[in-house]
Amino acid sequence: MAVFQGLSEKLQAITDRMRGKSRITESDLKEMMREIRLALLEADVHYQVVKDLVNEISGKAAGSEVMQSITPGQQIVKIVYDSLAEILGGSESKLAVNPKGFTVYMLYGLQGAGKTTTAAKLAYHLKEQGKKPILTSVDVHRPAAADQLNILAQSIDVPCYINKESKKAEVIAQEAMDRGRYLLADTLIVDTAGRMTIDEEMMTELKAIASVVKPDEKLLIVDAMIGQEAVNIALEFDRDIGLDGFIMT
Ligand SMILES: Nc1nc2c(ncn2[C@@H]2O[C@H](COP(=O)(O)OP(=O)(O)O)[C@@H](O)[C@H]2O)c(=O)[nH]1
Ligand SMILES: [Mg+2]
Repeated sequence: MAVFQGLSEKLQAITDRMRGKSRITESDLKEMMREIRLALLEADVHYQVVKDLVNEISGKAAGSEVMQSITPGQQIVKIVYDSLAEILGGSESKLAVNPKGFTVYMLYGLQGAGKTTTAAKLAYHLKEQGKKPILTSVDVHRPAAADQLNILAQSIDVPCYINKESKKAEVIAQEAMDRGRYLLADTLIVDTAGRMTIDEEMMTELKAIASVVKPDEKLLIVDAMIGQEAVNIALEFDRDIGLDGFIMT
């Protein structure tokens, strides 16, 4: 996360200028890439990593779909952050697997970030790889949240444990662990409750859940549209409960 901290303000300034643009010229793009390159180097990112990253971003950004779209600025901002996330190890393919045979992924983030959708996508992805995932929603604040996950789970034919009677997220989490083991699942994906903003109550709840499920990966889900604010959110979560990676939606 140290890398992110150093980059934070500079990337904000660079991407803010691009975000609102309705037309981006080749020289805009060049200038932005130069600034990103400098910002990364100043943040002590390895030269080769910077080179790869800048090449990747330039390649994607210069694509005609991006340049001719209605919101080229926004799309370029997303490309920048997606590429950063990939380089810094946030991609699904690199998720840790527990050698004991039962892996737990815990998803958290703000409300509307895409946690529930991502939980289902991840389950689908694992199932396609021949794994046996099980989903659970430990959102005790919004009963509809559990239903939403349950419906998605049914559509991809993956088991889902919900308990709308319990008001304790960590109790449901334990029950889901038990159910997963009983069903001989190999991966439990825990969808947690979000909030509009980060607060104490959410952090306390997430810590309680984490202490029960002992996640192999704690994944922050962020909406790419919030741009640089994602970094601040990541830093807060990292400080309070730890962070192994993040997924942008
Ligand atoms: N365009 C887009 N929309 C998404 C993506 N992931 C989730 N959404 C939408 O964002 C909204 C909130 O997603 P949800 O998974 O319920 O967020 P949660 O509150 O964090 O669980 C829903 O309308 C989703 O369909 C994504 O990757 N791309
Ligand atoms: Mg949700």
